[in-house]
Amino acid sequence: MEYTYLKIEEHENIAVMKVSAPKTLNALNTGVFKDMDDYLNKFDCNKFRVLIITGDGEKAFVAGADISEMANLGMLQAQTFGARGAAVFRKIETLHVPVIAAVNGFALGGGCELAMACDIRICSDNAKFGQPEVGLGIIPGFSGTVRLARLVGMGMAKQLIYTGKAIRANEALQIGLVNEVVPQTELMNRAFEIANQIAANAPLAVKAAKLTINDEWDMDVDRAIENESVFFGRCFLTEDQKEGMAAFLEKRKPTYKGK
Ligand code: CO8
Repeated sequence: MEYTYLKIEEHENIAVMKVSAPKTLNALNTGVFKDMDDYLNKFDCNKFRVLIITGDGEKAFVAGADISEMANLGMLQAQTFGARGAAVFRKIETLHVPVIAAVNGFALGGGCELAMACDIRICSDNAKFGQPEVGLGIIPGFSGTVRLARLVGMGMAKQLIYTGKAIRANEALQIGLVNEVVPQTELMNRAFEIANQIAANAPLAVKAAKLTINDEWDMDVDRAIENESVFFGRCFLTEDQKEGMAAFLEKRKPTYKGK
């Protein structure tokens, strides 16, 4: 698949979407969002079991929204641009397969927001995260105020957003913004290792787990427990459940069909 701002690699059951705008450290412009939206719309969740998102080159995952494109926007245009980006990130968050952000350098502003829309974040040791928007006279506009507080707690989110200060990979690990830090040369290997572990499991169960966790994010406990039991019960409608349990009892590896 040919895109101006994305490099796509499709393996047997794992796909990689690499954001590529080399002149601006992979900054998010209208074209990047158009390409991402198109790829996500066409993404075959039956064929691919995991999507990995990373940035092109060794320096940046995504250095934010494209400041030259935003500089002269009026209020309504800015709202449209923000809403467009937020909608694409929500598509990532709600995609029916897990999405891993392999953060290979700067993840600032919209870059940090893109990583936060993914299910799992790992990063290279040179990565830097931050929400520098207030230093530019704006606030995060691709749902950063929504997701950062939910991921790292309100106090830390407020500190990061009010100061605009970038943090290094190890600090991001300490506050729970990323799950793992690895040497840059190991980043994609590790992303594939995690992706393969996920892909070896029953696809419909993984999908149900993602939908359940997402649904329950802001539910009260009683509704969330009820919701889980509904999704849990539905797993018993699948061939994969029969296969998974039969394989265990027969002491063999399961072969999942996603049915
Ligand atoms: N937008 C446009 N161009 C950029 C961006 C960006 N976000 N980041 C880097 N570039 C460009 C630079 O201008 C430079 O271009 P040129 O070579 O033509 O001068 C090139 O990329 C290389 O960058 P630097 O020379 O600056 O590289 P350094 O290693 O010196 O610095 C940094 C790297 C620290 C990443 C630095 O480039 C930087 O601070 N970039 C901006 C980071 C930033 O502020 N990001 C947040 C943007 S705001 C945002 O994301 C809001 C999201 C919500 C929007 C809602 C819409 C309404």
